[in-house]
Amino acid sequence: KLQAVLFDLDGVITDTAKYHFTAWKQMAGRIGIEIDSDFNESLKGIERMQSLERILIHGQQEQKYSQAEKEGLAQEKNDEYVSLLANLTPEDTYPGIKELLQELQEKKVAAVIASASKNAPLILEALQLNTYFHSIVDPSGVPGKPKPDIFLKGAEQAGAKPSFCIGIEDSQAGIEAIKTAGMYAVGIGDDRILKPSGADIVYPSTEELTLQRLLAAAHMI
Ligand code: G16
Ligand code: MG
Repeated sequence: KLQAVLFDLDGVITDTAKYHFTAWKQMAGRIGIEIDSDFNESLKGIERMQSLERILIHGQQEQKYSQAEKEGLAQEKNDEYVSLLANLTPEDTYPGIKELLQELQEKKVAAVIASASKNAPLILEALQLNTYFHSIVDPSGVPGKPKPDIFLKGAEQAGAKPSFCIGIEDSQAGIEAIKTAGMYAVGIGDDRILKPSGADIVYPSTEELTLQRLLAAAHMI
């Protein structure tokens, strides 16, 4: 019954979430805004310019910059982020992910990347995982998470019906997006954070992700 598994990237496939945090923290610090890991939770899965807006509001500087200046700040963050990505190697793939992708490939279930990140192709290449994915959703011009569009587009690309899809996410916004898309939502991380956003099941780490377990949990056997 399962037709496609839609993977978030940052925080599910690999720990780029920590690089996003480092890069935002650095940029925000430079303009006098402090961000901690609690606040960072609210940035996960959120598109770049939208994340910047949230940071500026958090620092009560939402009126301070022109559109061009904001684009400059976002560029600065992305440059720092991309330079941190140079550290990525296949060993940085989260435990269990490659095995799950191999299982999906064997069973001919499409694996799709449903990430808000414009850097997704670069990251998959660094991890040498490209060949496992049916496709990558291009998030340009698509309403961001928590809107369901990125996940719906992913299902459509794979020719799958949302009710026969499983979405895997580490962010509150992403879990909301999966549920609104009408899919089964698997959270990775803290269930006290992800359950209230609507996660159907939460695993503390990707190690627990096996096809068998997912099928049983989603009643798709
Ligand atoms: C990711 C991150 C967000 C980031 C967004 C855009 O989403 O979780 O923190 O702001 O992508 O990334 P970029 O600036 O590289 O385009 P996801 O959906 O993979 O978790
Ligand atoms: Mg994520």
